[in-house]
Amino acid sequence: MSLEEIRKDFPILNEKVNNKPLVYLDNAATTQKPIQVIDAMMNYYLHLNSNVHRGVHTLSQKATNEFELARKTVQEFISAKEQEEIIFTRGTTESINLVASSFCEKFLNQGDEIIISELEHHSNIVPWQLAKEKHKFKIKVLPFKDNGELDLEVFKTLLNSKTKLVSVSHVSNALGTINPVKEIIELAHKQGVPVLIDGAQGVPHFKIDVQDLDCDFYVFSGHKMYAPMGIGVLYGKREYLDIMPPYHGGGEMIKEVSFEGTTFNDLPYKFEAGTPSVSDVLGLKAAIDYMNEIGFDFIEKHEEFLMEYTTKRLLEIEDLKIYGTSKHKAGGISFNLKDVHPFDVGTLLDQLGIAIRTGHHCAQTVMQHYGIVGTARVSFGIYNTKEEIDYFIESLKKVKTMLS
Ligand code: C6P
Repeated sequence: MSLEEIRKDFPILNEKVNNKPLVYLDNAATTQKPIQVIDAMMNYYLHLNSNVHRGVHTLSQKATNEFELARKTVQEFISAKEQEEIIFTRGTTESINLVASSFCEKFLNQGDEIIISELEHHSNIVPWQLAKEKHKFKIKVLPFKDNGELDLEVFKTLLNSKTKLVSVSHVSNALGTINPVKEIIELAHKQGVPVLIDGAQGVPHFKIDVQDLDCDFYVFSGHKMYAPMGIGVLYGKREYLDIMPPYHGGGEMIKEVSFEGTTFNDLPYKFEAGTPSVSDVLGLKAAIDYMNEIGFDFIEKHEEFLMEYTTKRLLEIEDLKIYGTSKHKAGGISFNLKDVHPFDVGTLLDQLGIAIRTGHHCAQTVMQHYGIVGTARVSFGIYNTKEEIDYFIESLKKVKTMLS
């Protein structure tokens, strides 16, 4: 598929914003949706709408089959061993909360420790802090170096017999750093410690193989990979999911209920209480089919080009600082113009039709590291073009002149 063909699949790219063609560079916040995803969701409501796993009638059975086919598609997409290891959630945030609640209930006690990193999204900090209040464990923080890379030597010193879990992002949403998750997992496993990877910014950009990574949990959101909002995935190894207690109680997650007690359903349903968002699950399947059709060879190569080209062009601009200068980056670039508030940059670029994100990106500990209030961030999707980057750079130069 050519870039031109890909762009035609995204109707929103024809929109005008402030009378200018939309240049959408806020993909780390959420990506746009191709017509194939929109159609899949509409098709469900037009032709299949019914509850899943509950009815003997034809529509319910058809919807259930499509729903479970979507689970299989996710399993294959991330190369999980079993379909039952794929739990549908509302997104990365809910997936991490599920593990923080359920894993900690089972495994964490007073005096235990978990390790997270300094460059996590709030979704990979706050759920652990909430669980810590209840179970009285300690949170150890793996710092990053000024170039945005995690320090593995420090990591080795943090791991000890009290460590019960490591939870780190695959790719930093604020700096774009690709973390050395394979090494982190290997080091943790040597001490018998399981690892959760927050893949919110990994899955959209490169092929994930959870068995090859050997991570114990991998979580991501559909909406950052061309699927709808409100759907996400928790992958977990069966050995953990089987013995972790349920997160939410309700329908679907039970085998038998009486007032004397309740027995819980098998995986994955034990963690899927209540009626799921079926249309979103089918949208996620359509998004995966779409990414598979384009292929990760194209996605990785194209996005690498966008990263390199944009970095090179940004560095043409005087008094511009890029935050996160690791060699291994993906997804997006954070920067600031000297003495200019990122909010002003974002607002003026918006006047020119360009959507970027400004602020702390829900990663305040990253901003604290650099002593800044926030950054401007451009982030890429499969439909972005070199011409859009050129327009963005020329516009940024204009904005700089206006503000200085
Ligand atoms: N980052 C961004 O603009 P949810 O909201 O549950 O889909 O994803 C949360 C999340 C967790 N981890 C990482 C690494 C993320 O980047 C995000 C979402 C968006 O950077 C919105 S704050």
